[in-house]
Amino acid sequence: MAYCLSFIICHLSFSPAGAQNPVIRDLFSADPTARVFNGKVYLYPSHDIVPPAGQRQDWFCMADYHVFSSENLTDWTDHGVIVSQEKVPWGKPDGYSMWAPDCVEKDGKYYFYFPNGPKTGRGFAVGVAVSDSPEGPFALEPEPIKGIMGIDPCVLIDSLTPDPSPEGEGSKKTQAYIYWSGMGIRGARLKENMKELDGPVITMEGLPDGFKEGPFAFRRGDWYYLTFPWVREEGGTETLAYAMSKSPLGPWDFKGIIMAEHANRCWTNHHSLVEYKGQWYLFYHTNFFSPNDDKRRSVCIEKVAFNANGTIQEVKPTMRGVGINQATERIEIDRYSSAGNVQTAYIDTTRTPLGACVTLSGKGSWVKYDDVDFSSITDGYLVINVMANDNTRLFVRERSAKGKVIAKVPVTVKSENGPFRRDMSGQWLTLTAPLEYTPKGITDLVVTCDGETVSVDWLRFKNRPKYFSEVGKDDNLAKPDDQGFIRRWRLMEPIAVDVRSNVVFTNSWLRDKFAEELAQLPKQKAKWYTLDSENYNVKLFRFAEKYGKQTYGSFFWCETVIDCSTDIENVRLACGSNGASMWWLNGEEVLLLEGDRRMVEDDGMSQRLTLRKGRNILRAAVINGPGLSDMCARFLDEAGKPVTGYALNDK
Ligand code: FUB
Repeated sequence: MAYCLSFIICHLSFSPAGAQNPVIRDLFSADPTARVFNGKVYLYPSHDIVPPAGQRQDWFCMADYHVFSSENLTDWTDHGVIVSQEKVPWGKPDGYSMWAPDCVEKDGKYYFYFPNGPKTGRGFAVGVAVSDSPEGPFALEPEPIKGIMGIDPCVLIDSLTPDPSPEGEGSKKTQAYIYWSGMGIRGARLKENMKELDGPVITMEGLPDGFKEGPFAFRRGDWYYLTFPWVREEGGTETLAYAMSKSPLGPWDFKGIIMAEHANRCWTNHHSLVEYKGQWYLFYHTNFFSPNDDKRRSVCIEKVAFNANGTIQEVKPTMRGVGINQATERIEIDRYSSAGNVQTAYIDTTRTPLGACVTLSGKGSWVKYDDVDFSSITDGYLVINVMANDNTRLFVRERSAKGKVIAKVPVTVKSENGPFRRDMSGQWLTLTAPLEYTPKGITDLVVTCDGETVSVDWLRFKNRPKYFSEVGKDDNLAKPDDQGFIRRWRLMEPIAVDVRSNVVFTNSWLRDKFAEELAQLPKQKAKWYTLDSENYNVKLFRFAEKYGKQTYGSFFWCETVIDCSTDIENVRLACGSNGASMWWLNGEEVLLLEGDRRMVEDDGMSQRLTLRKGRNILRAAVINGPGLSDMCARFLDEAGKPVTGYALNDK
């Protein structure tokens, strides 16, 4: 078990988001039968375990059954063990053969059917356990069902038409049938007590040659479906296949494949189909958590669709699965629902817990990630982790590769920015982009690319933090706050700078850089925003994030207009910045904070200054390389008290 748990935990690090395959992660689970009871999906799988000493190590090994339930197909509750081998009155207490089960409800009772090795003799019998609840406790019948020798029971309860049967079945509203595998697929009627066969055992006819097991029968409209794992060619592994009939016990008309063989040659597959909240789902298993041992399996789910003539559309297994992701969760886009012209690969084969990424190979490539819930995104922006070798462009769209653009992401890995060359080729970059459009409710995301090859690790959406508000919302900020901090600023969109380390922030380097940026300022095309900071310190990196700009490696221009009704003499500018900064009052340099500073209030102090009657312009330039910038500023009088007697103008 130690092996099994550590294995699963190791793989969990691949799966931060809940809504993806496999869905059961705390233990191995196989042969899933899903049923809808009381508005929830109940899952009755087999429970694979690592064989204890003395048991065949390369074979199936199952000692009990758990039941799980979910209302959203994402969060599964394990209700614990419902039947275990040592409690089965007729079973071998150490047979480890509790293979694929089923559970159905009739007249308020839940009937759990399971195969098991009998105490005496060989092979398998099928037992029944009964409960008042889908979660148990289940009372075991003393004997298995007479007349069944085989595995993988499945029960179909058919609704009878209002005028039930010419043979005098009276007021019967339903008829139950049981199917199992053992020398072919067989079926029979069940008595009203659900514990005995009612009539002959019939071998299902019309099915193709080749190994078959795990029947799952259901009715949809007028059609009966018999679905089953099937080995279609010699030496092959199991597909999931199906046949249709107008009668519950056939003969059947074989239709084809629901799911092809597992690409990794996991030998078995086993499944069920269920309709929940208007959508049909296929439950099946893979050995994702145990790639070197195909007898330790895990349940997965995909959506399944029917054609107008009742046939079933083939389902491709995905890592995405079903269920809903919140837009604010990290969406591992390599776990797409469908894709075109992309590759997936580990980010680092030597550090597999980092997970995988998907590479879009330019124009025409796309990945689709189903069912992302945008309900909580009100004022959102996109955060996306990407890597490229050349500048390129990504689009996040709604529903299809031609769908409405939610966000446009220019991926700039190389730039010539003034004298600074920037080259981030082959490095992971976390980029942000404003939303052009915010989808409503639950939708599908499609990522496309119209430029050079680009890899995407994950994306998520965030609401813009309330670090800033529009000017005018708080009239109190038309003057300094009680502590004298200036919170109304005009901020220019940051300019990207190629500064890999802040050790360069020497006095002379900064003077040159600030002089150069000052000279460029009249020609700058970047946008200015006048904002009130929610905090005494102005979080410049949040400002950058808010407007979809790079949050680090940035140069910020900041200005504020100070209106004084009289001269205010002998004040000092007291300020701090993260990174380095230079400050000017009315065009005169008043302070330089050099070196790699942390933002601390009053970190630097100017000489005595005069705020003159009328308009004064306070300007700051803040630069930061790998760090995140912010700054604060206020004026202090000669006693060190905050100066508050002036107005801040937003014009
Ligand atoms: O899980 C044991 C057996 O493997 C099942 O009963 C078969 O259907 C196959 O999935």
